[in-house]
Amino acid sequence: MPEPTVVHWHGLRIPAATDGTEVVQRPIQPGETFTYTFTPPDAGTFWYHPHANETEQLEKGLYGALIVRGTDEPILDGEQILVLDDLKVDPKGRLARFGTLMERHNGREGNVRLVNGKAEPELAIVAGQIERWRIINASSARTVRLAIGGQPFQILGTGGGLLESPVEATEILLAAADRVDLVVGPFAEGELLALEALPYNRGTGERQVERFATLKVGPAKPSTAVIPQCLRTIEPLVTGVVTPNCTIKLSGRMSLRRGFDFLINDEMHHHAEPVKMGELQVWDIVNVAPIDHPFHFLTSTRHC
Ligand SMILES: [Cu+2]
Repeated sequence: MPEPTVVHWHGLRIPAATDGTEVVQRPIQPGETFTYTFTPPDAGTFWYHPHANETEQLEKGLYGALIVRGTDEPILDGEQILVLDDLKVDPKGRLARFGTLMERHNGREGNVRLVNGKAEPELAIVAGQIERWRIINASSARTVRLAIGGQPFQILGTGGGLLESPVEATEILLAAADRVDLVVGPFAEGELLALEALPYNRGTGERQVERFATLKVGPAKPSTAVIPQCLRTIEPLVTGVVTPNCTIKLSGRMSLRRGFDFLINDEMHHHAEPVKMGELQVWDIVNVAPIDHPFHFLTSTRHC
């Protein structure tokens, strides 16, 4: 690459030095190499993406899924890994110019929707079978309110791995970088379903129904899927009455230089006091900005 980069391992609980952000690592310069070494401690659906000039590097394809399998996973008939993305192309079909003011405000949303790098592909599933779909929203900014032809599915896991038990739904909201594991099927032979984003307004205007892919249901085969009602036990951090002891306010203000600034507790790039080991904070998160504000924790551990 002709420019520096760092690679962030989204969602993995790994040592800070290998977490791949500018905060913990000097950017890797053109021609340089850097070896990330870590052992992922949790099973789940993760992904990696650059954390330097990320909108452009991401849109040019520097990302991928990272699947960590546990020892005791539910057994389904098949698995598909679907990475959703949206490209912004100009009328000539080239990547549109990067870094417009609108993009810097609201994030870059594209006009071509991709699944695993292909525009609106045809996916296949065997009739009667039940699959695990690991879905990653690799869009820079788009929130995807995902539906599979209005058919019910089960949510098996999210960014934090398996849920305690599957949850039935007909749609799921995936903010940029979100992941979800679904139980999909069984469908009848010959069915044609749209994997699509339903209308959603994240504060930048309403988006209409948009297709990501078509799902074609092929000839039937019997299912041997086993989905236990208890997938795992998640110990609560607190029991009894929970009182927040920290407020995180997400807001924004107009700015002459940048158009709009996003703030945390009334500051740009807010630095909170470090959380001590063993300390329990219960956060009350309030978003008073006129736009959705997805975020995630860089939960890397510092080795001393
Ligand atoms: Cu990330």
